[in-house]
Amino acid sequence: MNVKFSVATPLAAFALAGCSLSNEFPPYVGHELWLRDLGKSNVVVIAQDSNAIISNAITELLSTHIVDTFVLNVEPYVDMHPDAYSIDIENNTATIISPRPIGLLYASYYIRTLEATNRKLPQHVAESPDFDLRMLNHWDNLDGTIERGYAGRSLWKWDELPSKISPRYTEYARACASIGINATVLNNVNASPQILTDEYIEKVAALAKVLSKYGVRVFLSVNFASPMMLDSLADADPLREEVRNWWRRKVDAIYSRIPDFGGFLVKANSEGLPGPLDYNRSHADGANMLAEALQPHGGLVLWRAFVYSPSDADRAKQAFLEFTPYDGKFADNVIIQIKNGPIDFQPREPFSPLFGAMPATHQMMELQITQEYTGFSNHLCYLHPLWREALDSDTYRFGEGSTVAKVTQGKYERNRTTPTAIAGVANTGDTLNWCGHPIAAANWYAFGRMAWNSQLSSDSLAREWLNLTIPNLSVRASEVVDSMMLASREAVVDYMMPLGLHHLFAWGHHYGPEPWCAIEGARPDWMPSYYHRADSIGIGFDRSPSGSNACGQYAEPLASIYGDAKMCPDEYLLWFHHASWNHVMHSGRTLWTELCYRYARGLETVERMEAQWNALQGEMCEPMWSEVSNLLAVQCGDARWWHDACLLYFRRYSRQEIPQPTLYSLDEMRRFKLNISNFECPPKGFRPSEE
Ligand code: GCW
Repeated sequence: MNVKFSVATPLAAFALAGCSLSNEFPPYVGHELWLRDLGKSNVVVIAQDSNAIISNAITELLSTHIVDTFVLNVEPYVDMHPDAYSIDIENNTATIISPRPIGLLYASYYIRTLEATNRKLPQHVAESPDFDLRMLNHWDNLDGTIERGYAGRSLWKWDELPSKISPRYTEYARACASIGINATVLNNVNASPQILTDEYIEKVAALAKVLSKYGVRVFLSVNFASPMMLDSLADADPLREEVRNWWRRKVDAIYSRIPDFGGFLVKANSEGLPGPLDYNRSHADGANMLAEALQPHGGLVLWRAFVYSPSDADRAKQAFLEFTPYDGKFADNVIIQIKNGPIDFQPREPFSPLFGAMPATHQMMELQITQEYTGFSNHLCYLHPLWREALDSDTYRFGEGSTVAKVTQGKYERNRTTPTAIAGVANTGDTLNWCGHPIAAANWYAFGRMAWNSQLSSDSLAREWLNLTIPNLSVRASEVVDSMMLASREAVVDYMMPLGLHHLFAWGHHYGPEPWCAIEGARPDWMPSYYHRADSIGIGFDRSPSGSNACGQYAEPLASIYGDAKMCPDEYLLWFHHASWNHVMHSGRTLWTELCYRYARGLETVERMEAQWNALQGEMCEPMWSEVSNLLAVQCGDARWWHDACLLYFRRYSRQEIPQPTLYSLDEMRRFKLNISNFECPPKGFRPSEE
């Protein structure tokens, strides 16, 4: 029987973040994220079925005015992706069809977005996700701290669970669902075994129940030595029956409490954590043991490839060396989770050569939404351009055009039934506006939208987020903020680590520059000098055939291009080469001059961003404007710090003067635009009138 709804269920009352109401600028309420209240409408919603997810879809639709009536149909046998939906309009009635309730909920957010941005609903819409699992990874510890988190403490109040359920869990789930995120790993990959105790499984179950109402499945990070730490087993050898039984029993216990549990994320034999290699077993042995326990329940193992040991000559090579020999040896419900670059979430890295190099193994990409290496939540750094670059990287493993996106979307695997996936390390915390920097929420937003549609441009997502988040921003102001967002990532690369430099960060906190840092007794591959190798001859890590030959881990023609300093793109030169200070760059400048230019360009871009933003005073609600303005002042100071610290330090080796920041010529600007996609914000001195 059809059920009609015409009165909106009130949405949760969200706390306001200090903006006063004004007609001209409705408040920027950071807490509402991109889901600001749209009020109620008189629309009629007719639904065949009812469950928690469908009633959430109805609630969302009851605040839209786009048509008179919605008809929601779940059609389990329709030939569509399980999360897909279609919308067709006839006579002011929109019929939404999906194989599962969750598709109806996703459709409701699609419609809500159109409503909030004053756009019309097309006659026919068909939407289907590019990745099956669109996943957040929280690096949240059980004591409430967050590893590399810059927005307060953990959202999960473990002390209060399972009896007290914070309203924020629902808000979080709703925000995730609104951008298509359907899976979350609740705890840090540096996992405490405690998460697998009965007490914590009960807490996780309570959370999972809330999240499931928005179609978000829960996964957990597990510590490989849990059987030893929780139940005093003599070891955690994955081939030993007692250990295998322990995991089977544990997995059964989890599923008895959380029937839609997703599976385990595992960091093993990395940064001191236990793993199968401790018992002379392989990554495949370890992953397959867990996979076997999860398989009867439909669970997955996401096994991370982020591994390295101090003994290795080149850290960038290790994951490839450690994993490729096991291609085809991993169980079907195992996915290898690989960071976008071979080292560690630097502002720019070439893509990891592992992508596509294991044709008989499922792979997924891990990206970082939290800004561990891109200025925490102090710096404006819109990360979608970085992610686009990673997704669009051509691996050449299956011929030209076999991009990382296509590889991880399973396009080269025949008869694949295992879900495809993409993960982002979350930037959320319990701070009122969720992500710290008011514009950092754009990264959470863009990640989810990209995981659903990997083709969307950085520009369109930035505009979408802006229109949803800052109401009544004038077209001109919104263009300014959009251009700032688009320029921001390249600016961070420029003022921190241009031309392929990487890991120049201060020991431990990964915020400021310390290219000189050398700590006695510390791991060499945690020291900046290990990466930049500056000397009187030049700078950069020689990964060419005459060096570590990491470039040889890429398929042709990349191996040859990266391996030859003349052909290597400037962006990656110092990643792959120890180039002489007078090496002639593609710009025609020497390496030293180019390095100085890039640092100056980064600084100039941020200074211009600050001026642009400050000119927007009065164009939006004051608290948001002043918060971002203050943060941009911090960012300018930090960019100056990076610029000065790095250039003054490297000058000791180059023994050349730092050229005064010279203005770019129009020709140079054109070249930069060609070389650097998304660099749309020209430095000081560029006068558009010259065009
Ligand atoms: O980037 C490094 C971080 C660690 C992190 C590790 C990982 C969770 O500095 O804090 O640990 O990567 O990804 O495992």
